[in-house]
Amino acid sequence: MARLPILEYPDERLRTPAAPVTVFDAALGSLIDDLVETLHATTGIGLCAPQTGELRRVLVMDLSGDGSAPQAYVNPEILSRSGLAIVEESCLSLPGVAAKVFRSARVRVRASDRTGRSFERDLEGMHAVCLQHESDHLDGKLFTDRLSALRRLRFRTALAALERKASRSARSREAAGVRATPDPRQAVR
Ligand code: GNR
Ligand code: NI
Repeated sequence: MARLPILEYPDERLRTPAAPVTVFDAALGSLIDDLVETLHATTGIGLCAPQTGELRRVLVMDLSGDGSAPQAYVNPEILSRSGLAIVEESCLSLPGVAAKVFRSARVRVRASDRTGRSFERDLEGMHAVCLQHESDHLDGKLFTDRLSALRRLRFRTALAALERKASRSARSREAAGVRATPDPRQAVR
């Protein structure tokens, strides 16, 4: 088990659609365990593989509040949706930003578990909202993309601060002689 680093905006890997999982092996199981461990080390309720630089369609959620109910979804597909939920969202990859987002109140999702066994589940409330937030990540989308341009303006300062933070650390990596990150698509297996 290992705790993985969480990428922050504007890292390009957060904008890259993740590849479907085709091999259900021990490495996938380890990735799921690491995602759960990493999630439990935060205050978050969900986490997906691309947020840790693994561009694969894997997400985990735990809404128990005490770490007792982790769930994993591999290759999740939203089969149907209904209702409207407007909930304040935040994102581990966008520290300092929180906003209400329009989502579906209920979703039916099909996914595979870590062994490759397919299942379908009906989610509602925060489970439904979280699943939609994480599915967006798998497509390279962030919750700020779902705000109107006017409401996005409110976060300009926080986003600009994260952009400055990223270019500062890129410059110090360069000064230390570390090569720039390779093309993120090379990470897809
Ligand atoms: O911790 C998180 N809280 C949250 C709140 C409302 C809707 C979605 C979320 S997910 C987020 C963790 C995260 O960034 N997952 O990608
Ligand atoms: Ni997020």
